[in-house]
Amino acid sequence: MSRQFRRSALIGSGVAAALTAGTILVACGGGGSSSAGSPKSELSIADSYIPLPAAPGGMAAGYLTVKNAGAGTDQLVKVSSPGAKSVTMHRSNENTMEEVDALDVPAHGTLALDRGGNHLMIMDWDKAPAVGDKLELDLTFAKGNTISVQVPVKPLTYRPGS
Ligand SMILES: [Cu+2]
Repeated sequence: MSRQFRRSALIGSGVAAALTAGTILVACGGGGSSSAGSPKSELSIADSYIPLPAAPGGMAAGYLTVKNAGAGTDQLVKVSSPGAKSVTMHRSNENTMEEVDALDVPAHGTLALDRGGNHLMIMDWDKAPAVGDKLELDLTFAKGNTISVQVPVKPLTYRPGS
């Protein structure tokens, strides 16, 4: 509940900032037609996998790479799954991690969720995962794109490319 509230509070402040920016434009007497909106992102997902949880049916990490071929930045703002009740985004620093509401996707760049870094945490699976299973993850981005990926469950020690 409080997370929801915080998110809408953030959206509210974003709107306020946009209004302020618009006011400044008018004050400057630009006069020209408001040109195209902010540049678009062009997103794709690669290298997604879930290492088999150490405890059967327990908490799992999720890894993937978001590639952005567009000139606009974006943000991963929500991840959910029809097969697990809880999917959260975590940022890692040294030996600690914290849950975050959004992860940045740079323009012409990548957002990497990988071992030792940012990651997803997946809990409350409907059915205990096994190697070879796939879990659908639905990724929602700030600019309105939603991308669904079928993420394979891999052995605990798997690494992409191996
Ligand atoms: Cu975590």
